Amino acid sequence: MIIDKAEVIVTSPDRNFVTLRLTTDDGVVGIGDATLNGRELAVVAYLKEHVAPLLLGADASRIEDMWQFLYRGAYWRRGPVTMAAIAAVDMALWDIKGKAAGMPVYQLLGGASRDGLMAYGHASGKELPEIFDSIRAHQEKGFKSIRVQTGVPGLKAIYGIASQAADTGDASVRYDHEPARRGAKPTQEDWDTRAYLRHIPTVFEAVRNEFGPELPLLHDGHHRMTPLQAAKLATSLEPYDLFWLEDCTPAENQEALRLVRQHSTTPLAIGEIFNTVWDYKQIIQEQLIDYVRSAVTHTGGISHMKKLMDFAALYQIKSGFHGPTDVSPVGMAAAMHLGLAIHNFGIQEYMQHGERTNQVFRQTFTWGDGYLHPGDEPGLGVTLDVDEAGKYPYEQAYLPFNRLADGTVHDW
Ligand code: KDG
Ligand code: MG
Repeated sequence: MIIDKAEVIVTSPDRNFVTLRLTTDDGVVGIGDATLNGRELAVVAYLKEHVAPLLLGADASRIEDMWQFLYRGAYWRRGPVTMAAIAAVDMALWDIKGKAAGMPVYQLLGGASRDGLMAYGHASGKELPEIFDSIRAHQEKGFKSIRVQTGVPGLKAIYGIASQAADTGDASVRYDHEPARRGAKPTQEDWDTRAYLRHIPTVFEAVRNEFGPELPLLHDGHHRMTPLQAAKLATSLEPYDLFWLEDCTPAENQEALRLVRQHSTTPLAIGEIFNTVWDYKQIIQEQLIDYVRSAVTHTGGISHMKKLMDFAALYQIKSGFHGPTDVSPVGMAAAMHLGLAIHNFGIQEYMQHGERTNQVFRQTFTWGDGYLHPGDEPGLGVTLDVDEAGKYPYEQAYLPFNRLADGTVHDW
């Protein structure tokens, strides 16, 4: 099982995706996701210029050794570009190993620890009636856990509110950036933390009154608060019994979470911009979070994420793997196989890719009654249709950013 072809394929059906495709001398093909939203071509260059030449002639069966070689051998460690590139190699090698063994990857990771993966969807709206409709639409699609994002009076546009996008089709399932907003420059949105903090508890109170105490509800703060504001938010949401509050402060400032913890028992989820187990060391050891939010795609792949989750398990911390549509179906499949196998699975984010994306990436996972399952095809269970991918060349697209009323750039 010698790697004799390494191709980097960029396609943009609904948004940009970067896929590494490895072929062995005995004809086994493995694919891995290397998509880094808004910075895709940096990973393409890293893979093409610095990784692919090293893979040719290597033994495809030595997954751990390859991981260590790419991580330690480069001298420069960590960071989203490096870790997405390593993740793609790691996923592709697990895919190859599964196909060679005739087993789905979750079987190679120890087998299933559960029958399916509880998944949450994204409901949103500018005002309550829209939010209620969006929650109901998600329930009709089978979601049993729901993230709720809301407009804020006085603010024109906030990331994560589907109905604000001019180009959305079905507002119930489409995100404000699915399909991605293309353009040479990111769009600017506005923000006011005090207005948000005043408004958000009223929304969760209304949602609880309408949908009752059982429905697991989640909310994403998108890194927008200071530690004190985050503590206030977590406290004010406590009566509504959230499944989690995500990214309540910018994640770089880890000790900030101590203040939030001292004030509130609202469960916290952090980590979609973290890339390694070392980024999590303090917040896991001090038990400052309850859920690990990283994507397998941005955290060095299945091998490294497994280590991170085993470390988290010592502290009763569970997974809440990042699953937005900018993680490709290959990255989603990797998350599903790992989530099925580990004991400390918590919940899986599931945003649902568009039809064009599903034509490019043929998938075998199943979804029903609130649960995902990666399927039982050998490997990851995803096939990249290269002809279909070729129909959609790369298009520049960015996440939006926001400014305060006085023009200051703000975290989001
Ligand atoms: O690329 C960034 C997006 O995936 C991210 O903003 C989505 O916050 C997000 C989430 O929770 O899915
Ligand atoms: Mg998030």
